[in-house]
Amino acid sequence: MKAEAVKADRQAGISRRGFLGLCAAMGTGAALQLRSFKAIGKNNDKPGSWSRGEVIPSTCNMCVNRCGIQCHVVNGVLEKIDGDYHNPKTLGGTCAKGQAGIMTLYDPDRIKYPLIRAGARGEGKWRRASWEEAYEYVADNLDKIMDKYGPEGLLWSSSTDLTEIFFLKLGVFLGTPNFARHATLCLASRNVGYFGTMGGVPDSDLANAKYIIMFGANRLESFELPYNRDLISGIENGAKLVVVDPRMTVTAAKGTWVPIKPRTDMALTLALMHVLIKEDLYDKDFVDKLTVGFDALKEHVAQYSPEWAEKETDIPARTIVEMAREMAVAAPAVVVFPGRRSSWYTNDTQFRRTLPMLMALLGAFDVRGGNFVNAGKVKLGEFDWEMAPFDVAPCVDGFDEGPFPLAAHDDGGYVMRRDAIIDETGKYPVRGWMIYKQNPLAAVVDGNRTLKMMEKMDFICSIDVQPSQTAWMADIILPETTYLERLDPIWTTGGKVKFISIRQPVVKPQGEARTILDIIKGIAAAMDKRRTFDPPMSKVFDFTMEDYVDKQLAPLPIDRKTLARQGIWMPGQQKWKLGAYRRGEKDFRTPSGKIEFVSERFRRNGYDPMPVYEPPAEEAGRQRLVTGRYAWFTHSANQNNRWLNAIHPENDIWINPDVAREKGIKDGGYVMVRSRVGKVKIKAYVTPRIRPDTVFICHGFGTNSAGQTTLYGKGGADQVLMESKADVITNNQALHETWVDITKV
Ligand SMILES: Nc1nc2c(c(=O)[nH]1)N[C@H]1C(S)=C(S)[C@@H](COP(=O)(O)OP(=O)(O)OC[C@H]3O[C@@H](n4cnc5c(=O)[nH]c(N)nc54)[C@H](O)[C@@H]3O)O[C@H]1N2
Ligand SMILES: Nc1nc2c(c(=O)[nH]1)N[C@H]1C(S)=C(S)[C@@H](COP(=O)(O)OP(=O)(O)OC[C@H]3O[C@@H](n4cnc5c(=O)[nH]c(N)nc54)[C@H](O)[C@@H]3O)O[C@H]1N2
Ligand code: SF4
Ligand SMILES: [Mo]
Repeated sequence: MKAEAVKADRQAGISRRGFLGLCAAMGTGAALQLRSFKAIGKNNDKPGSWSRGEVIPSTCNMCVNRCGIQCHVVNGVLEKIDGDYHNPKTLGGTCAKGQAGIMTLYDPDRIKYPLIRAGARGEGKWRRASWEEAYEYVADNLDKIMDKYGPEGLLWSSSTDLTEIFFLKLGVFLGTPNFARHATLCLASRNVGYFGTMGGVPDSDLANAKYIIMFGANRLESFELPYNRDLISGIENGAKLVVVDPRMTVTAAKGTWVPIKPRTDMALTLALMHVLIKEDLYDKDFVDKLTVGFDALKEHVAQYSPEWAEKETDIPARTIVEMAREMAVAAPAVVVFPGRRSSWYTNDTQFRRTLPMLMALLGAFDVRGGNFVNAGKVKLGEFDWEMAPFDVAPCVDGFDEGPFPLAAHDDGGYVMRRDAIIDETGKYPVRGWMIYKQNPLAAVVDGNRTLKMMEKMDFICSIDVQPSQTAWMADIILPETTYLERLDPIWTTGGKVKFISIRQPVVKPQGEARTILDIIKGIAAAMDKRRTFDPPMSKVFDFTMEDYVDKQLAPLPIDRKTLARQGIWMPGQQKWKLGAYRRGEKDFRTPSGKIEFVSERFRRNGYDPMPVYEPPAEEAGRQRLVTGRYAWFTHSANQNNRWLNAIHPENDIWINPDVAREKGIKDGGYVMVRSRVGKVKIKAYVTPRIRPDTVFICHGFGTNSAGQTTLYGKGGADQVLMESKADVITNNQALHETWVDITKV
């Protein structure tokens, strides 16, 4: 280990070996990890083993879950992160990433000062700038682009977080209509599929279910609390777990693995509905009262028999019939899991629609052990912005990218927009790119195409905590404080329990890192010098984070100081009640007020009103590439975290043994993977846990950023191989639409 790294490890107060030991003791392997969640939850009437120093409660930000954490601070140094046993969602659990937040804080590769590019883009030559110079630099560039192209010349990209609002407000204030946010990298098609069918995405009562079916959701590695914990409880309570996935994931290993041929899930769901209706196993009462379009559905699915589906999905007809019958026996205590990442295929929204339809036939909604709509969140006070709310024009206005009338316009979109910028087919040029807490060079299909888009930009600014792949290609990097060094807006959440939690500084910022609110204030003041805004921009952002949080807490019987002490607050009255829909007291938020097997809204907008199956294209002799995550990494965000990197230093490609034998590939040997758009050298993991027609790569490796010294040179970037495709209804990127050739190196 380099001296600097050793120093960083020491500063973090715990050795890397010590960390791995701790993780092992806690069962970092995903399945074990889950058991430890429960165990910790039970024993947590007493504090954890780490009894040194001050204990400060906060909210994790190493992934999107926001677990409750307890930070042990000794003489201003963060030594240990434990789970917060008061947090009703996480009950004292954290994962390896949560604990390794220390190493994100003390990473020697962290950006600690504003950096302005001093060489060619991507060359890695930077000069340190003061914040004053940095604000002037950003404002100069924004101003120039606005002069030349208007605010339409700016693209505003960010991923969802508690702090995103401040970044968005600056974009809205400047007047750009171009936003590219998290949803169209991730879950837009699931959301639109569910909203279009039942008016929202339901929760899942996994702990009390008798039958759980998951399509590609790898919940035991891709953490989403409290589903992880509840899934293990459900299995322990006797639920049957069925995981449909071309890959035997850790989750599939805890239940029955159904190794489906990729991109054929809709054939399976349609055939399951076919059997339920044909064998008269569906819930007539539920269908009569709470759905519309059943007769049309019955007629529609008559063509999709199990024998037909066997040919499409590679799942035996017998198995499909058995699945339908077992579900009907378990109904209504069946969870049809909505999943989260649905950036899979070009027809994703239509596939996702079949999930609430299947759920409705089983009557598996608004009952114990089924899907349900949560009891709502704690209502926070509204901040009184001196400007319009975030309400942008349809994301497609500026580009000839075809309309996405059913998509949430605030989310913007990536794939088509990128094409419009590169090919200059938009109605106006886009030449400036502001990026907050997002790594689009890694996160978007076809990384080389994103590089092409960067070439079109006169100005790129990345606000990050580390030299991500995107930051490395920027003209200026503005360092934000990490979640362990700052106060964020309050988080309010629902589910079975509603509560609020605080994210607060547990140590002083490293270097000169600043909060996003301070950064936005600095840019706003520099813009005021150049342009006249009404009201002046600095006035709009003239408040502190403390002011913001106090406004949020104003209607509640708790103040900031008390919340900072206890970490969370929940109202005494919790009402997770079921049955309102069944009793007719509540309607679904669809045009008909019911679950819609047939959607007039889809028809009106030119889409099939019922999901119609189209068989996937085949490419003989090649494999379909699919992607996803491992338990110890978040997207591309922490492969460079040296504690997490030590668990899994480089990624690999999962290859079936039959394919490996045919190609002479050995487990642990290197292969070259080629697609129509890129090639990548990567280590082979030869395993029967994947179908022969499919290969899998864990996302987030193969960085181009030499500033990520732990990660640089390790593994292969899956996004470089992926063709530029998107779901036709939402513009959600389609990450699994690429076929690859694999050869031994
Ligand atoms: N090939 C492939 N592509 C994918 C996926 C996949 O599985 N495979 N998954 C998709 C999915 S589901 C999603 S949600 C997206 C996620 O894509 P992104 O939202 O881009 O997420 P990350 O890759 O985690 O990048 C987040 C960036 O934020 C930085 N960051 C972390 N904390 C902070 C902070 O406090 N402040 C600031 N300013 N920056 C911070 C990190 O250093 C990192 O550079 O990727 C999508 N793209
Ligand atoms: N550890 C960790 N946890 C996380 C995150 C993280 O980055 N790291 N990110 C969070 C976020 S933003 C998200 S969106 C979720 C993602 O959570 P998941 O969607 O559960 O995670 P992925 O790993 O993307 O899993 C996708 C699975 O789909 C399978 N698959 C691929 N093609 C098909 C197909 O055609 N049919 C079927 N049935 N399956 C298919 C893949 O083999 C893979 O196992 O995780 C959240 N939790
Ligand atoms: S799942 Fe892990 S990384 Fe995500 S919030 Fe929880 S502890 Fe943090
Ligand atoms: Mo995601």
